[in-house]
Amino acid sequence: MATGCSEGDSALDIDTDGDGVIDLIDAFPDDPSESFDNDADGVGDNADNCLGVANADQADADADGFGDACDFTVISENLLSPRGIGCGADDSILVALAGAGPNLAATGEALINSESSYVGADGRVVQYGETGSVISIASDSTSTIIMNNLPSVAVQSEQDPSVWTDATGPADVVRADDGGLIVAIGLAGDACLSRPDLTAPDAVLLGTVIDEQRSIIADIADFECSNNVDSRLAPSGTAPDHTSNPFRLLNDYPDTGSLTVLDAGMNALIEVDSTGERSTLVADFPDQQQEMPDLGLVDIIGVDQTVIGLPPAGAVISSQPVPSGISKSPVGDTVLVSELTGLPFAIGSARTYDVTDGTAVVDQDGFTTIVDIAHDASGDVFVLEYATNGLPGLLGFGPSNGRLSKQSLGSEVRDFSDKVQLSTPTAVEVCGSNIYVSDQGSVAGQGRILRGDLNAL
Ligand SMILES: [Ca+2]
Ligand SMILES: [Ca+2]
Ligand SMILES: [Ca+2]
Ligand SMILES: [Ca+2]
Repeated sequence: MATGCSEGDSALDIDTDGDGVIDLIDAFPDDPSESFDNDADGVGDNADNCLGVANADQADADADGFGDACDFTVISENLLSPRGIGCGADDSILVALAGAGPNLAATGEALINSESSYVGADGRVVQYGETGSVISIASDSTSTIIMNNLPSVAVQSEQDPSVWTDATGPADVVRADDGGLIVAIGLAGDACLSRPDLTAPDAVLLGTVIDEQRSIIADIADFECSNNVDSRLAPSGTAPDHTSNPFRLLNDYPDTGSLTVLDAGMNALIEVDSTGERSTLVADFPDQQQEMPDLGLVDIIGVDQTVIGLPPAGAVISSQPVPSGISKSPVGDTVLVSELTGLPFAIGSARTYDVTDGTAVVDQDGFTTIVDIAHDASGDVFVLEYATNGLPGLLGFGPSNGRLSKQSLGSEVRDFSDKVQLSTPTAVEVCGSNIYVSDQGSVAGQGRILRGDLNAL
């Protein structure tokens, strides 16, 4: 060969580690396993547990392969039945905790008695107490109790009498225009009958919306008892169904600026004016005809599903909408409502509705047991499903896996199931650039709040 540069001497050809990426553009010229570092944090793309976020420490508290910087993190746990989340001041959040039902005696025993229990909407006996609360969680994850000793009813576990499940109590919290709090208190049962059966003075707060001083802003259950807002009949087919369960709040409704209350029991969206006067905004969320599935309980508990009070497989049932979540888009002020659906909670039957114009128009469908929705700053909507396998998960005869997904322009753009495992989640909210989820809300004491950074997830 003549003298001069051989091919291997050109800078464009030098690949010291032989990984096929020339040294000129190889961020790791001596490391054959790495070539690029998208976020310039010193960790190569192949090993980096957050590809788009500089996180040199690679911390991964839950060891799921996604670094803390781009993952959901638990900011509070062991909570008593977390429900709705509101955005607070200074990057804090507010969380309504439905409690654990009965008060506890000094000995730690639950105070159970017939004067403070009643039959709930689903026929189960619920025990009353004042174990509900509202807490604030600061950006550094420290928690503060804002309101305490609020009404709570819950169901005692048959398997373990020390466990209380499916609490109804503080259901949602939002900030008022003056910075104070507005809290919705649920009601598990008949709006006309349940509360007078209870002797505790604060029992009258069940089924109402209250302020931070516990003054009733609007008695939603009373409104239902007087009006049977959705005109539905009780299962007997003759008497009006007076079920009420105030479940979500939306302050600052478009155009009117008023407070609205989504009631999962009366299947309606109620407007509350500044004097506390109530009127119906939307009451025509439709029923769906759904076929009862065969739950295969003979193989699981040894008896057919009809033995535990469920309809037989194949029965066609009118499933109520059970509106569960409401969110106003910051883009165009569109208001969406989600539905949980009712028995038999058919897979794929839950929908979101656009209620901006005062009627419920289906926006998206194909979901299962949606429990809440939330918009981000760009108007994309997050949908939170309670149990993606429907009735078996709801009844505890199968995994109760929840699911968080992001929807945009009618199609799914992100399913977060790879990053977060949810079980009976109860709420989702976006505050600033963070998304928050109430999770494990079914069993009192197991609840937790998750936070994710929307710019990094
Ligand atoms: Ca390399
Ligand atoms: Ca990197
Ligand atoms: Ca990184
Ligand atoms: Ca992780």
